[in-house]
Amino acid sequence: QAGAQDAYQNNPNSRTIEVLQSMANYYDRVNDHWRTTGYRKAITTLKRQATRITTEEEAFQLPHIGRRIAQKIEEIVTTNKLQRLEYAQDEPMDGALQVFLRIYGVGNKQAQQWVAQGYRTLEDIKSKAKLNPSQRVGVEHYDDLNTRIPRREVEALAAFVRRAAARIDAQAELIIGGSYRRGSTSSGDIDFIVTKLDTESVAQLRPFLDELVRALEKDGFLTARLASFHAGGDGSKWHGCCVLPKTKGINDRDYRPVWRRIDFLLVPASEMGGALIYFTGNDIFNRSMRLLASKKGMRLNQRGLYKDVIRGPGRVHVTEGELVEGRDERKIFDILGVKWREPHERWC
Ligand code: DCP
Ligand code: MG
Ligand code: MN
Repeated sequence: QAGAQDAYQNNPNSRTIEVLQSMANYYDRVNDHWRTTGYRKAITTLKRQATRITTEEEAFQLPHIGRRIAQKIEEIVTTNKLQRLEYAQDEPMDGALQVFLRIYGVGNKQAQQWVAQGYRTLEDIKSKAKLNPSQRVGVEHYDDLNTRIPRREVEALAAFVRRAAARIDAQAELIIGGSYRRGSTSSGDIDFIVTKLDTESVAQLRPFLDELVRALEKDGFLTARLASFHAGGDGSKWHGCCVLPKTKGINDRDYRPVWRRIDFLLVPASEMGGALIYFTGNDIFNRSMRLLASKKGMRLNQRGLYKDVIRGPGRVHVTEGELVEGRDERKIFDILGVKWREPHERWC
């Protein structure tokens, strides 16, 4: 089947490319974007070579090939394999990394460190690793927190929260964002946007959220507060866990409390449009909207669309600029010149 053959199979460096591709795949699996990109660029360079690259020095002269990858190229050519790859493909080690990466509050660096320390199972982590309080919750409730929430349960959880909210402030409004708003049949967590008519700052909403959290904790609904590296410094985000009480028709058969992830985002009415876009996602859709804004000399963030942003080197913004639109989701699309997309059409 000639058509299925990749062009590089006729390349004098095909074996090298094949091994480097396995490395790229490995780094992609462990979410190491930086190394993945490094390997991909090196592969692209090798595919363009008309001759076989056999030494480190030769490889190092080529564009996008650094010293480390150059050394590996020589190793592949001389031994026909790569020690690092065999190490990466060590099953228990690779499997452990995947398990650790799914613990709430654990990033790549931490997971890799644990693997390097010789930990292989959740039991190892539970009994031997040094955990912060969030990671402790992540380990103790690993299975629950890695199970998706059926849409019906998201709605039942929301009903519970809304009842408590109405008792505190009948004017408060709670909108479910995230994958639920995109129409997903199940969600990784429940994402609430909390707002109120005529509010203009997060500070105006903070007392309400504090009271809501206290009430829901008293009910036994909220079961943990979590710190998160994503948490905004302005106090607009709250992360935690909750449990749906026994509810007829939803979880009343063989009831067992299941821990779920819950997020609140405080949004003043004046910033609702920006927040709806941000908290509806998905993350890839958001990234493309932000990039588009930046190409048009504007800036889109969770609070709205800004213009006359002054940028320094590397597109870093120096000034926030002037708010163009914050309140209205549709207007933000309009001003950016993007055709309106319903939430269920925002899967990237
Ligand atoms: N978000 C983002 N960039 C991130 C993380 C989140 O733009 N790095 C935005 C888009 C997401 C929203 O926040 O849709 C909610 O984040 P979640 O992590 O809860 O993601 P989803 O709700 O989309 O999916 P899931 O069903 O896994 O919760
Ligand atoms: Mg979500
Ligand atoms: Mn979330």
